Amino acid sequence: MNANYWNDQNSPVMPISAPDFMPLNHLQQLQLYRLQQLVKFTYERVELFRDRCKESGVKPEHIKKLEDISLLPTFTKTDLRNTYPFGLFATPMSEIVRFHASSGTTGKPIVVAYTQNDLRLWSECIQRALAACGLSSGDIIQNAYGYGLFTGGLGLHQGATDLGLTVVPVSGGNTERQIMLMRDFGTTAISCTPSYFLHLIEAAKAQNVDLRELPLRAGIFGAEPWTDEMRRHIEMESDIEAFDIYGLTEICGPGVGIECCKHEGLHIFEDHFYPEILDPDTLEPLPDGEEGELVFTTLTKQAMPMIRYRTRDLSVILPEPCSCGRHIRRIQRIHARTDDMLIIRGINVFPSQIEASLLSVSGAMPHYAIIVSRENNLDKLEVQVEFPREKFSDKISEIEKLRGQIGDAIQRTINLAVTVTLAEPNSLPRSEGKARRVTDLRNK
Ligand code: DLL
Repeated sequence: MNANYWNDQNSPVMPISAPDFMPLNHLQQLQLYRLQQLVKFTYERVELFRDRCKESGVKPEHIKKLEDISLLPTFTKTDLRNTYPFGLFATPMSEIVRFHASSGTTGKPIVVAYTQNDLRLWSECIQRALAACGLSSGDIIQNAYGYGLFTGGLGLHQGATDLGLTVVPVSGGNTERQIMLMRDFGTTAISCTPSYFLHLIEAAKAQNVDLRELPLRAGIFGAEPWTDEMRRHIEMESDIEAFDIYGLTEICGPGVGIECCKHEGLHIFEDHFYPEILDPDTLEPLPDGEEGELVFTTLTKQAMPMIRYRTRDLSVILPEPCSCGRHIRRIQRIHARTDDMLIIRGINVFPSQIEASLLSVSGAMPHYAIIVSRENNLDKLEVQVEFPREKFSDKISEIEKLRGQIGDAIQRTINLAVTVTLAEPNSLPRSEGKARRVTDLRNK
């Protein structure tokens, strides 16, 4: 590592070997020390950060306590796009050893960079995450996140390898082969999006493989929102324990946070990623326990540090300590983003509300699509849901009953009339990565 970069050598406290369990005051001292180093380093090296600080009249020496973080400017995806591709890098290219990128839905991709040290710290977070799920050497993890510019594949891969797990780097897709490998290799853990795992559950059934009889016992699911109702469906169908892993390209990739075996929120590796919750309209910090936009500061990243990066993900910092004994704080599972909220006839609707209510109906399938359109100047919400294969033989009245129950459940939650269309089994698109379930036809 270049000697000019900050490191922990002069920190009043040293990180300990089990950082998740660091005493709180120890953790906060370390966070403050790292924050001060980071701000100084980034101010010197990243023009946009320096300019924004000058606009707000803040200098690195103003950061005297952790709360002073709120003096610093915030950054968004637009800043990454406007400085595409390398404008936010803080180290020379000769020290950058990896790029990743995320295409997003519109416009230019965003590019992120890592030094050797950044990759080491990312791996540390993945190792802590997988260990929190009870995985250790001897486990065989089938990594079905996409390999390539997406952070899921290579990120999980490195951390799992360094923890001593046996990695099957299968990447996404090729579903029949996934099932074969799972069975032949005796895979004990799988990492992929929850929607892809749903697809694997069906594919296994089609191949007459009962996942419940395989050694598979844990799923590391993330990269997209999923509900507790979806978790119950997955766990029942496959007899595994499903863990929620969170992360985003701009901050490092997967491994910003993870559920522990208590499944009561996601622990954030906050000695590396300092979390804040801000009011998305006023940008005022909100106290722990209140819902708002999740904002992260990368306390240790060098190639491309992020300071107060607005994720657009909505969550809550849970103030109570977790009964697992970890001191690092938890956030509530991410059920929505500020930009995936649909406004239908003036009512705010999150896709996760629709998923949760439809899956609360016994017999409903987790394969669905949400279509919003406009007819005669009125917004129309349609939810297409596959009906279970077993229902094929049922009377029309039974199928109609299911349709009515789903419609009622959704309507009760979102307070809006909804048209439920039952689709034939296996007729809606399946995803190999992040699911796209919403089609908004109103602006087309
Ligand atoms: O999805 C990184 C990742 C890979 C996370 C593998 C977990 C597992 P991006 O493509 O940049 O990075 O997308 C980041 O995905 O801001 C959230 O909106 C969403 N997201 C990620 N994990 C979760 C999760 C990766 N567990 C964006 N629950 C984030 C809900 C999630 N949303």
